Amino acid sequence: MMNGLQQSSHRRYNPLIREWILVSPHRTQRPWQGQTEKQDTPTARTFDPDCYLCPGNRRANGDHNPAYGSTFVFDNDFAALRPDAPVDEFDEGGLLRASGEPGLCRVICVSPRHDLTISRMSVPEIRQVVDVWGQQYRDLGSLDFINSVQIFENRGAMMGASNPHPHCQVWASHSIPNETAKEGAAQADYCHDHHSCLLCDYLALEEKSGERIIYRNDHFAVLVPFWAIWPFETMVLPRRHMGALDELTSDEATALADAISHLTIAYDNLFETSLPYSMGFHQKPTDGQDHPEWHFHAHYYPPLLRSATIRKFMVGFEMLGSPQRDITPESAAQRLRDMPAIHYLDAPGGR
Ligand code: H2U
Ligand code: ZN
Repeated sequence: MMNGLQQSSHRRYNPLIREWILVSPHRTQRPWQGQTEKQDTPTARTFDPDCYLCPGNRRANGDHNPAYGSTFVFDNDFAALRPDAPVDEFDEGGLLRASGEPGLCRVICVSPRHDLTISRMSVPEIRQVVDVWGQQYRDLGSLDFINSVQIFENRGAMMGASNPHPHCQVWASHSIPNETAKEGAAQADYCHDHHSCLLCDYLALEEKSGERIIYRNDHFAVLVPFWAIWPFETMVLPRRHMGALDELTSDEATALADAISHLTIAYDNLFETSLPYSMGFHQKPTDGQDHPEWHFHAHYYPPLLRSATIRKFMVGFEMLGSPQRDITPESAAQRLRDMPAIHYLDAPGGR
């Protein structure tokens, strides 16, 4: 596939955001005497009396968490978006522009267990989290002033997580954030030009070739996108066309939990570490329109490149030119596909 391109420097196009990335397969061998990262030390403590997310504990604003047994959702005490922000507009010569941005931020504790990560939760436990994500999308999306609901997880200190307790966040906003807006516009134009869905057509190509597919069950596929930027970046896609998490049937919700479980186990097994990443869902806007062009999906962006301590930096050329990657998406997919299906910490003889 791709003839001579595969082994030499080349560009790949990301049709979802309509941007190019540079692929440099020959650069993997370069010596590294630069920065190395600290690994998160896994904790054995199922409860930490000082953790502001553990059940029963006191949070920074003085409230006490309930003695929750599975998941727990609360309004972020340090919300980046507040519902009472005015929607005023400011424009000076089209060059100095600003507009008010009302919104809401919530935190979702995905397990009462301080020591767990999603990769070490059971599929039924992850399924409960999938249900909470769908509920949050529906509840926040139904508010008049909310047009976009961004659910995401920053996992690990390297990705800026402020606490090891397993949790994710929801930021619901009046305007549609950049990445979602770019993907929405590309999907709408593709739908208009081809009378079909961009990601349905893309997934059909990927399922035919299989080269970048890591895992598949009846309803979801996990793959390294053809245009991946981060070394082990992946996407999780429903195999049926749907715009948001609230459209999942019960079987599909379980299949999503299964796909997430499989992927996060493969991630941790890759370097035998709790792999840091930022992940999140892209879903159709909640602006009252139908958006038949939208195919919901998750993106996973792990920063590690060579080992548990050597990460990919997005600097120089990436900041000033285009993003660049050092290993091909095909080789990354192969490595993730070959990972054992059992988490290394839970495997017989595991640490
Ligand atoms: P991160 O680890 O991804 O930063 O998410 C934790 C969030 O939890 C963070 O946004 C909030 C922070 O504002 N938080 C509270 O709402 N209450 C607290 O007592 C501490 C942290
Ligand atoms: Zn905790």
